[in-house]
Amino acid sequence: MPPKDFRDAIVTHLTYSLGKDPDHATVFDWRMALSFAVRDRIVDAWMASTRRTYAKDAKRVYYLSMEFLIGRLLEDGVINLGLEDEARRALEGFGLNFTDVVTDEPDAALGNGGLGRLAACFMESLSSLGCPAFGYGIRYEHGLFRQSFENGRQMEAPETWLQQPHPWEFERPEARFLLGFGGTATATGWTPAETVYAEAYDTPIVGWQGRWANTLRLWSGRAVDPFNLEKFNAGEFTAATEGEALARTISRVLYPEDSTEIGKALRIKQEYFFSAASVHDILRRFEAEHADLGLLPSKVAIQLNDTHPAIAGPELIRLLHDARGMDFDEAVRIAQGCLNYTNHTLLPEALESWDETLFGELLPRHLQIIDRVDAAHAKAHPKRKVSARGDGRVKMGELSFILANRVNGVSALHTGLMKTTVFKDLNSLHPEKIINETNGVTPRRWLHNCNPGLSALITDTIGDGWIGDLEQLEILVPHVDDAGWLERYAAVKTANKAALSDWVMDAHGLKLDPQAMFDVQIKRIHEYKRQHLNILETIALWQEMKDTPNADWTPRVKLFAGKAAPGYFFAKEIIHLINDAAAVINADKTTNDKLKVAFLPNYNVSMAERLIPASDLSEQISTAGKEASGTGNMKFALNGAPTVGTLDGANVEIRERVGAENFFLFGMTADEVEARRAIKNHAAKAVAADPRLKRAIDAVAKGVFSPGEKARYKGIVDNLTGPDYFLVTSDFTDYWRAQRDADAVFTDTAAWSKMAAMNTALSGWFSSDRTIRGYMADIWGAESLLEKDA
Ligand code: KOT
Repeated sequence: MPPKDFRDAIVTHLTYSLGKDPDHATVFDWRMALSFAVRDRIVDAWMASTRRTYAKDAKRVYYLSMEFLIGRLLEDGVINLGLEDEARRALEGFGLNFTDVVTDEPDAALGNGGLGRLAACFMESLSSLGCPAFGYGIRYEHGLFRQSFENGRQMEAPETWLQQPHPWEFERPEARFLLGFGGTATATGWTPAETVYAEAYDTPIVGWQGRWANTLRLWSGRAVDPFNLEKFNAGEFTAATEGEALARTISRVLYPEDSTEIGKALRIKQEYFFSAASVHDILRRFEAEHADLGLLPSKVAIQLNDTHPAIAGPELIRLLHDARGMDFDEAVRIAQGCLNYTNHTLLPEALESWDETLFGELLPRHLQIIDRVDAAHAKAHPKRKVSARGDGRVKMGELSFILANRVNGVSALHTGLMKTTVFKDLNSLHPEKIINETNGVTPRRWLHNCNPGLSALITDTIGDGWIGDLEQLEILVPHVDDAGWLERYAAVKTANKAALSDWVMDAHGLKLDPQAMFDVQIKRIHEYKRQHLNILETIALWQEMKDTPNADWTPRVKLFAGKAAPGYFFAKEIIHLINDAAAVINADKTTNDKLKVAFLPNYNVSMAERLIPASDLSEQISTAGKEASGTGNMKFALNGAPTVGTLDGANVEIRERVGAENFFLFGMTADEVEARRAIKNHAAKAVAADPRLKRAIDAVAKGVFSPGEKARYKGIVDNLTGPDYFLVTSDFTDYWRAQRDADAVFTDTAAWSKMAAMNTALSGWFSSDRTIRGYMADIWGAESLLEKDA
């Protein structure tokens, strides 16, 4: 038993786990000691949760995801367990600052963006709601690359979170599975040519108030034959460890692509590796308790986070049919009873499909199984030609759809578009399958923890029930008309902006004016997200400010952050342009007091936690129909930053909830986008119709921001004035208008604060607790095992 007193618990770990005495301990030592002390408390809840799940023989949820973008775990753990005051006091007693200690933890960046961060929010909500669940993924040795800028260009360096000990995980050498690749398949079996072990590492994820904890189980590659003594004795020292190096390659690095298909052999190996290990583990756990495999769908719900784990379906069928002798059709029916699939994008370049030759070489038996499933589906629906196979490819979206009990989109708009576009035919055959579960974010991390000032004001006003029941924020609505309360609300934002300004000064040497509007766009860099629309509007604003520097301008700070996939040339050009424009604009003495632009390097979860509470305006400006949901949009709204945005993804629902008057809407709708694209020379026409836009593009084309290399942005300029697929030019004029509307409101401090506060009060529905309740009821048939409050 760990010491009851939390201070003693920390010191005990410092002494006996770290081997340090308080006088010589570093911040790292204290952080590890605190983490171990917190982990001990989590373990108690974790074991109790597991025991209860077994005792109730409850249905378990398995969330299979290639990415879990969990960020730091220490502060979340401390706060969810209610240990914050004790931890602060204990550390202060030793002359340490709590924030210094918790921010010493590196971010676990095991994801690219929205999809991975959603998985992390879901894990926290599953635990907060007491739903028995496992997250299954890959323990990447290197997470998402570290970004820096050299002369404005993105540079990439490996991320190294595992180079220091990771205090949260438990290695499970006993939980390992042997997995195969290649070789030959027969009608009933498979002899792989190559094998590798998947070994489990478990991280407990504790929920709000420490009432429940689930497991995040991440798989790591291990060699079957790690060390070849014969080769070693023959003096071939490197060759002797080759097996180990190869096996570890599987879990070595997270692919840095977001919303694009990878199509590489190692990627498919990663997908099979973690999906197969997870399915083996699920079946092992089920069979330890049950003899009748027919019960599987009543005890197991598997959620595929997009198609990356789609191969789990054929693997489950293989294990039931080939290894356990179940009738094939019955195996398919059982798999369909367990599996569900979430689609996160309709972008054609992101829809996974594998070359059948490559697929068949790596997974020959699975290709046979897929063909048989697909043929049976085609036979049952002879009138329609929908298939997971064709053109020499294996289509993972169609496969996932056919093998799923439920298929869901992530916002109302996106789900509607799924039914009319990519899954139109499959939807007409199975109209009951597609449902909507609008995304959400965990209010613990994204309001209570990252914005302690606002959290304290809310709790002071309505009590702390909102932290576990976010829709209670609505009780704030009447307070918004109380001038005194609104001033307190505004003071929190001002303090957050001052703190952010200090950090930007310290970390990046840039001076920001906390009185200015903090206008923030932070997300992956992608043409559809249109960071180039934002920088063009910034350039046009700068030009106009120079025309009339003494006019009544609303001062702005334009903040950008986000990574571009290393192979996505156009996105890297956008970063370069923003950095170049920032250098010129920030150096301009005539506009210096009114406009600043900064691109903060190496965006990650922790940076988002700093920026969002200090933001005034949230940029959600994707081409309508392209952003499946967005979740950053929800975090900004909760933290009191109104949106300037299009009718895309969850923006639509955010606007419905917070009210049209508290949202700066602009741009074409998804339907209008389609029509506009069909107009010949739409971009040239849009540019000709708006002199501001023309002047901004001309400045880029003439090299105003790249004086040494005038043609540097020819690619961007030619795209914008030519095909402009994402309709930056067509939406520019209305975007400018919406931005000036925002300027006007911002000059009226009370009106702006009211708008911001209404965003907080009315976005409680975007809690991932609400989302997970939806999945539990509509998809999984899973129940909360929390003991009802006494
Ligand atoms: C990446 C590769 C293939 C398929 C989908 C993706 C993907 C989609 N990665 N991130 N997303 C985002 O997922 C979020 C969570 O649902 C959404 O909010 C966001 O709109 C997607 O772009």
